[in-house]
Amino acid sequence: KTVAIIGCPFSGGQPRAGVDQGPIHLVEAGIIDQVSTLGWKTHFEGHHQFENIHVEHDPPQGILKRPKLVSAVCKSLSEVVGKHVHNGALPVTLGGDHSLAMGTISGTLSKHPDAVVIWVDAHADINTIETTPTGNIHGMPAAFLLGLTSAPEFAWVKPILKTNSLVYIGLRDIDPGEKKILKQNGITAFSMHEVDKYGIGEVVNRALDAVNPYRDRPIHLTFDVDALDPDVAPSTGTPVRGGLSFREGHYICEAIAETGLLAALDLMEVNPSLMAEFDVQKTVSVGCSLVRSALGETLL
Ligand code: DIR
Ligand code: MN
Ligand code: MN
Ligand code: MN
Repeated sequence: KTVAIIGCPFSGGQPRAGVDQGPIHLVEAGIIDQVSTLGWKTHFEGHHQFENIHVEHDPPQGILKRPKLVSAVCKSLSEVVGKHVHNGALPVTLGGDHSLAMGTISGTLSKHPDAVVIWVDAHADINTIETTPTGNIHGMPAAFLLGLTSAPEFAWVKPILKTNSLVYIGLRDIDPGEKKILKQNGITAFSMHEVDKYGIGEVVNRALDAVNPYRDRPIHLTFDVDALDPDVAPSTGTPVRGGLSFREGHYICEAIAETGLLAALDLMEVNPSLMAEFDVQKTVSVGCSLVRSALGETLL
């Protein structure tokens, strides 16, 4: 089976420079060889430069920042991911900021409309145009995918994700508007409180039971590296204390690998321009090992 590695050097969904260098560092650290060593055929065409995307004038639309650029990049990414999934490959998208999930998840669902999304993050990324406190689109992709918000620029994002097909793990920094959205839509979420209370093994079981009780639906795992504790993954744009331990993060990936249902994987928000070299290396290396775990690396 083939893994298609899609490097997405993109930072337009949030204000901090450097997250566009995340995929470049992950590839330089050897992620492609590491995936090959696990027995996958790997396909890598170089980092997407989105050469065909020229956005001349991209002023805020209301509160939304860089709407044209984010939309164009995500649309292009959705086509790339969709193509790989249709060809039977497993796309692994290396971000880049998490607005890219609009593209990756749209691409996966274009082939597997029944796929479920496991969203591992400190944040819910489910702000609407009405609730976003920042206008940064990386805090909004889930709302677009669920059809809870829309904008002319994002008309191509079909509201294809159902609220009962999305589950969160690792949450701990949710805006007031997002809390309401999660409650009103009955979206299953396991915050760090539940991880502490039940342990990560039980949380992953419950997350799968919630969206995939018969373990028969394909899984799109979208992993924001800021779900990990800042001690484990310091080089990221919006670190939040009290996150997943190194093992908890890997356990999630291992348990999803064990289901045999992984259809697509995102690793997002690695920002090598934040923190000192030692911290950058730590973050890049944990990013590589999360990907390996999700692709079947085992401890024994
Ligand atoms: C915040 C931060 N909820 C926002 N979101 C982040 O801007 O909507 N998402 N950092 O990853
Ligand atoms: Mn390709
Ligand atoms: Mn995120
Ligand atoms: Mn986050």
